[in-house]
Amino acid sequence: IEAEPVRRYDAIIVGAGFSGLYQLHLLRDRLGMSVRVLEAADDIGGTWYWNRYPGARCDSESYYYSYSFSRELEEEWEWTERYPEHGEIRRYLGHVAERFQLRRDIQLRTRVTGAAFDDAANRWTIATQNGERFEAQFLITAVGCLSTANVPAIPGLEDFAGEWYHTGRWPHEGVDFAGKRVGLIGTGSTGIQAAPVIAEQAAHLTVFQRTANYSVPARNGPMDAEFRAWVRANSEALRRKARESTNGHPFDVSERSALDVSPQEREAIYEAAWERGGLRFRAAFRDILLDKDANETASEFIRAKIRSIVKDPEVAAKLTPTDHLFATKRPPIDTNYFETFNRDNVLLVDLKAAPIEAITPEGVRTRDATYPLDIIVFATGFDALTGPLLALDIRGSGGRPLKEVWEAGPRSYLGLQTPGFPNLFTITGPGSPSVLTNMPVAIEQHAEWIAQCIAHLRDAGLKRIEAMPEATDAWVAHVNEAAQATLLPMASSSWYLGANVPGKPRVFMPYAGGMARYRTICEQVASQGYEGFALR
Ligand code: NA7
Repeated sequence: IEAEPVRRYDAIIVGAGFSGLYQLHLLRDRLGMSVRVLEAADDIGGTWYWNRYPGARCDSESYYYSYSFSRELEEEWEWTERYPEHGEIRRYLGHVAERFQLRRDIQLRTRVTGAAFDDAANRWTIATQNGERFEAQFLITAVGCLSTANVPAIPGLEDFAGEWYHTGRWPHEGVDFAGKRVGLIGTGSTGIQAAPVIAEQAAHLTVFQRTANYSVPARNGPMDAEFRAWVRANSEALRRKARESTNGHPFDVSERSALDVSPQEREAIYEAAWERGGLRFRAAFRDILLDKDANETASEFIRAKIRSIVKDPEVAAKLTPTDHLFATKRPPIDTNYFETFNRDNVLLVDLKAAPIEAITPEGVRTRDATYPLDIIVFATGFDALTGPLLALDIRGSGGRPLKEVWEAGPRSYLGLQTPGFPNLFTITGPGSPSVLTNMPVAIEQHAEWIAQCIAHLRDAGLKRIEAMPEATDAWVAHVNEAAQATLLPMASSSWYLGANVPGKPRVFMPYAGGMARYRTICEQVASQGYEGFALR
């Protein structure tokens, strides 16, 4: 049997979501490179290809959860809702792919199973599940941060007589909940979006909660003509604001401390923020994520809201978070989440009081009861940030596996490169601010920086770029320092720390120093001849 021939490109991009599409456009259409995108799924869309569970929609608003690089693109696309649903985002990405003729360089149904760096040639060899082989000078991972589903290893799952699904691998034909007893495990952003929708469709819903969560109403609604006109008129300013902000959202963070106002004034400010809804609730005061006492005022405001919405005081008490502060874990936003627990067909099970022991053929068994179920939905999150990268089985200089290099936790320079892995770039990897920001803003910055760097190498006749160990140590230290300056590391069950995956090293992975600061640092590094990188 003849081995498959190796196909050669200037760059291979892994993944065809927001990141991969834009990186392809930049490298192919602006730099004139030969590029192939390898995508495991049978269509483009990334996160939005996989996450089709009931209620799945973006927590950023549509008019800025989108690309900003093309004015024409922005002008011709009309969003229907403030918070776009998964299907609408897929249609948007499909439109982008058509408009910039991206599909012809995207190879679907192609899962990358290995990548190895050839030190002599300064090139990557990439292997796929189908047995194909590719070779390229540059390898760019655009695999997302929340794409490796975390299905907990609960004994007995294989014997469950009903159906079960993970929200991040949702069947495209949908799931019929009518007349069914459904169990939902997990109350992160996903579980909080899904619960109200499932409760309306199913005969009965049992929500299994391990950690009670804060949530703020999204206040979704149609993009009415007036609002649309306002977005159009202000679009340039909104985009600029998003780019220059700490978190990629085009809204102002208050300059006031929550502790500098009277209790009455504070209450009024929180009330207005609650009414306006969404992730910008955090921006009500400047120190909500910086000062424990300031945060406590926001946390307590939300706890009081939970108590006022949920009619049964015992259920309300279980739903009230006491073990972590608001927004130290990624804060969910919702449509009728707490209200859902007032329904007759919804039951809350507190796993802190009685943990799940097993799944039986009939349903879920906790320490003190068995809950008969027809369908189990796992909204149990992802092996965030490192999971999708390690799944690629990347081997750098001398054949060293990334898995080994990152054994004690991920280490990167600017979240873009790791020493020992020349010519490999990661978009939205650990050490980058991406998961703490409105994602497309971080993605555009990363992809543009990478394209500019590659253009620089080419123009200078260089073959290879590699992060230096000292610069990486300094960046890791800076990432830690930035996290420690906030309250974020305090939430011990957060996926930012890898805490949701048993056995994962506890390292605070995202860069919490803010998008604006990150952008400036990246620009400085580039303008100083790629300081901290070895170029050859
Ligand atoms: P998250 O935010 O990681 O939430 C997962 C939820 O599942 C959370 O409530 C977990 O409880 C719970 N969980 C995880 N494992 C178990 C087990 N073994 N038993 C019971 N409960 C469990 O994932 P999401 O999908 O909701 O959101 C991911 C991101 O997507 C989100 O942050 C946004 O950025 C978009 P825990 O809190 O760990 O006690």
